[in-house]
Amino acid sequence: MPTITKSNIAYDKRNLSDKTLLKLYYNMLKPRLIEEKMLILLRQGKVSKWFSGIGQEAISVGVTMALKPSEYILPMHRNLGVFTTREIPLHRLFAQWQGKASGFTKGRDRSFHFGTQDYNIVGMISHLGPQLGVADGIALANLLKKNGNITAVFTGEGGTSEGDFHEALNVASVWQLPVIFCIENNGYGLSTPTSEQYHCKHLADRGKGYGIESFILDGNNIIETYTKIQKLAESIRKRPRPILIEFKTFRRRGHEEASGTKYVPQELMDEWESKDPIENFRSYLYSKKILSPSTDEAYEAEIKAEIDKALESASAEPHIIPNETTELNDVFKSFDYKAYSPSKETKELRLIDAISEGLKQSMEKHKDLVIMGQDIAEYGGVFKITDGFLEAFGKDRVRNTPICESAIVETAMGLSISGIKSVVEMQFADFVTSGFNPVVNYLAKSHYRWQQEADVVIRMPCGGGVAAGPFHSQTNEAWFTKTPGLKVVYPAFPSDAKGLLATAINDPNPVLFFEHKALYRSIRQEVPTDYFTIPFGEAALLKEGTAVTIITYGAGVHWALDTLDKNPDISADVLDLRTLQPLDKAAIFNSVKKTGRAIILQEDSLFGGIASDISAMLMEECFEYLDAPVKRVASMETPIPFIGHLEEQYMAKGKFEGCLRELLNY
Ligand SMILES: Cc1ncc(C[n+]2csc(CCOP(=O)(O)OP(=O)(O)O)c2C)c(N)n1
Ligand SMILES: [Mg+2]
Repeated sequence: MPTITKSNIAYDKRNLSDKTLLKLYYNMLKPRLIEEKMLILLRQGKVSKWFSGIGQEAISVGVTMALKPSEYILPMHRNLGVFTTREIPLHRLFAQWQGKASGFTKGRDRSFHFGTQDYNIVGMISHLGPQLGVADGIALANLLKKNGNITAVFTGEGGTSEGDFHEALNVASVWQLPVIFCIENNGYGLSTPTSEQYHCKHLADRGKGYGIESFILDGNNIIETYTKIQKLAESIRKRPRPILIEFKTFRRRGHEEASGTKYVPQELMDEWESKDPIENFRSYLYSKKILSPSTDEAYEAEIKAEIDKALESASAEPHIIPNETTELNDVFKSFDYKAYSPSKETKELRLIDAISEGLKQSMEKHKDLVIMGQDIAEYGGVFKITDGFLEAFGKDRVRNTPICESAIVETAMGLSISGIKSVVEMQFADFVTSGFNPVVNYLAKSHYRWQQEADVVIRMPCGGGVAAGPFHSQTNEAWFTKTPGLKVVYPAFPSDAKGLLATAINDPNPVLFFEHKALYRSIRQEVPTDYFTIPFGEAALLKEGTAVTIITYGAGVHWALDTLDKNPDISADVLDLRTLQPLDKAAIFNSVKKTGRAIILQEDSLFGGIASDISAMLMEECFEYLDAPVKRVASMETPIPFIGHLEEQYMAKGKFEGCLRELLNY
């Protein structure tokens, strides 16, 4: 550490007690000493990667000390001080960095990529920006629970260029969420200087554009940071609203230790070394006789002893022994499926009405279930599924959202972290691309990474046959069936849709719930009137035959049934998969073993779809039973076109009958 004899930072201790000042100092000293130790371990090859927060400790410590322990903090990769100030036992931190079992991710994720409900900390995913939207969700939960808590979230200045930043600030402002957005402007994002990152004077100025109060703070001044955040925290606990803070600071080491700092001018390094937050505060405390050299030495000795002991215990811990079952079991949170039987009383409903009724009954059953989506409140959603919900459940639970798919999926994640279930309506399944990152990286991976469930259902109005062109017609389930950690449901009938939606909402894991638009108003069925559930992973055998097994889902089910109606001579098993993840492999194999022929029909284009995987499974599991090669029928390898006759040509529907005949004649 540099030795600074006269403080270069102007401190104003106001009415802070000596005890508080010493605590601020101690809490900054701890992450610094840990880091100094890490740098040694790194040189010895005992740590693989290290993101240094040296010189930025005042921000982590000041913010954390200003919040109550019950208030969530969402730190980034340079915020060791958040973790240590929340007093996470050091041996657990070291174990985390060494990938040991007493860390927080069972060796599944590195460095600061973890959260812990025990300390109300939600760590980052590598993608940086999503943290900000997750903070929105936690803040929304606080608002809905009226618990008076606020939340704080960090980002670097580089992260502010991501769409997530803009979406999260906008949503927080529109909903007046009690969250403090903390930008640590440390001059660089990896090697990119601020001049190549943004083109405005201060990032704090962006607050104005979102209708958010913002402040610029000296991020190296611990007293300024702590007192200002404390004051703002008090204020927004009483009058909830978002606040944007730009901390001016500097990254004194490389992006990560191996990458060096050749691109950073020496003058800048020198200037910021002279503004070291700990050295300056120390010399201030010395000058005011608040801290004596002997107490200072005692602090250092105490922390170093704590580090050494923790390091010893983490290093002595054996490495995790890989076990496939353990890994697979942790992808999803275990779900104790509870069967609610369908009532005898039924009513004829269209698919759309059944989904609406099912959603409504789940809103009644789960009193804090929140639904979010564009135009879903007063307008009732573009398909009118949530018509009347606002009147029944109120604006808190039926939430119109800005056009911010990423931030809303992230908000749903934040709600789940706070124990609140949510359903997000994508206006069209196609638009999930704008929220793709949080779906496949945040929702899908959280339970595996740190045992945090993502209790979120995303409703996906999908599918073609409606002359709506490439961006309102896709059936994009394969983007998700490929991602471990997501459940994928795709009903073809009103009754299934109602029962499966109830299960999707009860299931604490993330579920993509596909609703085919062309079936919404064309398919009717008698549907049990009361609340009921249908288990995941059970295909429906709709027709029984001997010559062939037709495996399909969604609109494909109706195409297959229509084809068989027209061809009564064909004796086929028809399997409606109903859920694609989990997949009812047993039903598929049993049927194909019986018939000896399999045809798989999907609406999506062929390559990489679910049909290909089922085909591969059949080759592996049922080869000896097959009398013909497995046949896949899918739509053309083009985007889905708009005009009717082009769309018809594109669709698998038109090809199915011919392919089925061909297979039977093989
Ligand atoms: C979406 C995404 N793009 C790129 C990266 C690679 N990356 C990791 S950290 C980083 C720089 C971040 O800069 P900043 O937000 O200023 O934080 P700092 O490291 O300076 O604290 C980059 C480019 C990433 N992790 N995620
Ligand atoms: Mg930066």
